[in-house]
Amino acid sequence: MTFIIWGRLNSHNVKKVAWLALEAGIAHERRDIGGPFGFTDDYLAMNPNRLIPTIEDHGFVLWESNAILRYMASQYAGELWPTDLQLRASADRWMDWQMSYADAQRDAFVNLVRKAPADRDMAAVAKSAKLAGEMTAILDDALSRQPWLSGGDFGIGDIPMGVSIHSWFTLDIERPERPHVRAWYEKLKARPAYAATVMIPLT
Ligand SMILES: N[C@@H](CCC(=O)N[C@@H](CS)C(=O)NCC(=O)O)C(=O)O
Repeated sequence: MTFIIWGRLNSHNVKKVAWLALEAGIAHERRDIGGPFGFTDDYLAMNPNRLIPTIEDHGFVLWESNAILRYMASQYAGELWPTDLQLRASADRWMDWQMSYADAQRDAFVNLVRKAPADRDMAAVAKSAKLAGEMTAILDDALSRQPWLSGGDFGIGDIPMGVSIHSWFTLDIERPERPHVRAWYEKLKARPAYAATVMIPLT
């Protein structure tokens, strides 16, 4: 196999890459590493950040999930990455915005998913859920005016937030009603590649 995705699948950032590989029909092998699987010296030689994901495409090594998405779409799925620069930048903005969103949602996710009930900081969960819920108002407004974060069609601009929003809807937290975000999530759930790679147990 010449295209390898390195990383355990229950990682938000690995899900992004695995989802795009399926959407684009890229033949690949995914290898578990990180989290409970730990790291090998060979992996750390490719990615010294001690983070996942990393890809190897015929010997070309790349890390940073959003950079990987842009590379994969440019190389294998141009239809998912518009060439019009303003359309592209508008989609790209949501990929960067997701990193701020992930910061907001992190404490809720880490406490509720990765920690035992006795070890959870529920005040941090509430604060994080409130912040993430507030940010989804911005997403809801955008999705009231366009069907996808990438514009008129699905594209890689939808992928990072598509991964995060599954956690938002799945975590046991209070959520404000966001009808346009919910409608977009329903459309994502109907995509077989999303169901196979993103809608897996959070743990
Ligand atoms: N900016 C990096 C962040 C990568 C990252 O934080 N990955 C997490 C998983 S989502 C990780 O590697 N955690 C350590 C581990 O799983 O061992 C990217 O987008 O690829």
